[in-house]
Amino acid sequence: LNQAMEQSLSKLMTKILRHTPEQFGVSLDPKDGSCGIHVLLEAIQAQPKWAGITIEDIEQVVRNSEKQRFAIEDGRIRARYGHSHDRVQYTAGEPPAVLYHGTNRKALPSILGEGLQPMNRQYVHLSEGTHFATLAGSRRGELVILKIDTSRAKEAGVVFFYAGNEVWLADCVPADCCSVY
Ligand code: HQG
Repeated sequence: LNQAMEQSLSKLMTKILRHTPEQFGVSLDPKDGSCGIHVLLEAIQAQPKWAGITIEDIEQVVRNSEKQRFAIEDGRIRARYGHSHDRVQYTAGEPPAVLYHGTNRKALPSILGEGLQPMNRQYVHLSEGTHFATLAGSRRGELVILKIDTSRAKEAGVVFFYAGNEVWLADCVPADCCSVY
């Protein structure tokens, strides 16, 4: 796969594994959001554009994702994060004292007013380092990185979930736990 194809296949994989598996005849394990890698392969091959795709192509996408979007384990594949509402169950965990969230300048007044909301996803996405936050926040305009005080958030009742590879998820984060980094 060349880079453009790889990106396009990655988008299709996130669509199936995060948002609309039903549309592709795939059912995801309600716990971890996984499906058999061959199930995913067949669903993708059913798309005219992707009839010739192989397991190796899927593995290439998984391997080359800088954010490690996907995980393959025991013949099953899942998106590690990014799901639409009510798709996956994560186990609550103990986050580091500080987490980061990357956003854009235009969203800032609203975030500092009502806090971080999951918007169209199941959870708000946070990270232990600023690199992941930078990649996330740079997608829609001028990057702003927010620093999250997790002890304060926990006092306010926020539960944190670990998605692996430095990514943390939360239902929402009150505004008084967020400051511009
Ligand atoms: C913002 C991508 C106004 C929030 C990324 C973000 C990440 C608010 C946007 C992952 C708000 C939602 C997730 C509020 C939050 N008012 N705006 N109260 N609360 N927002 O895409 O975190 O490439 O759903 O700051 O890189 O940007 O797909 O979340 O800008 O890792 O693998 O509302 O998805 O990864 O946008 O991105 P998103 P996100 P992938």
